[in-house]
Amino acid sequence: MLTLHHLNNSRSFRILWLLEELGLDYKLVTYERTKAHLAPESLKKVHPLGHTPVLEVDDRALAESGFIIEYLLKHYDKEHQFKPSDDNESAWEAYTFWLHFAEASAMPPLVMRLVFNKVVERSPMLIKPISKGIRKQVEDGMINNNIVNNLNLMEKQLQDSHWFAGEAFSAADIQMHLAVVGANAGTGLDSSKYANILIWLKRCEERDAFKRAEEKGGRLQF
Ligand SMILES: N[C@@H](CCC(=O)N[C@@H](CS)C(=O)NCC(=O)O)C(=O)O
Repeated sequence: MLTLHHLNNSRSFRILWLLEELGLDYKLVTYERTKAHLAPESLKKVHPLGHTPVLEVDDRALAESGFIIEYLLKHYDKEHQFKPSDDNESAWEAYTFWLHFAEASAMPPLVMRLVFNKVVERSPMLIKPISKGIRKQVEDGMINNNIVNNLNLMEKQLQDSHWFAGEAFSAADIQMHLAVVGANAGTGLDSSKYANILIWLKRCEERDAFKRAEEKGGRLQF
């Protein structure tokens, strides 16, 4: 029996989407973020990290979206529908690269941006100009250039292929999706620079499994 612990607006959407792509039976337990934008304390009873996603498999609780994806594909995707097989070297390499890139390179500057926005939002009126100044310094020095470099690399990949791992949709697209939604938040990505990323995003969101996941888990909003 599979049970997915899902927090609204979070990385657990990836697992929900993959479960739908795989057509598996699973139980969904949903949580709402607290006012402080955190996961509720009750999640620590499910897994000591207290984060989502957590996938319960029988009596084990698995954490880390990349690991959960690999676990599900190993056990339920014997036909390699969502991961290139080892003998397709170039697709396998692209799949593995983007699967790791999502959490290791794409998410950190986006999370930093989110955190600094929250800092400004919660600053008392009197010190808001100071916190805005600090946010600008950090954004200019450490965040924006990384986001742009990441987007340029993503755009280049999607200029050359329909999906991140090549011509076939894979779980690397699922893992990358949240990072693109995060980068597209606010004023949105510049369509003259990132046309291929935006077309890819639409292609992802038109999938039936994506739509079912959205119905069950809610729309991602940043
Ligand atoms: N690298 C982990 C990150 C897990 C993570 O940070 N999850 C966030 C949701 S996107 C969370 O649970 N945040 C709530 C909190 O920190 O209280 C993964 O890919 O699963």
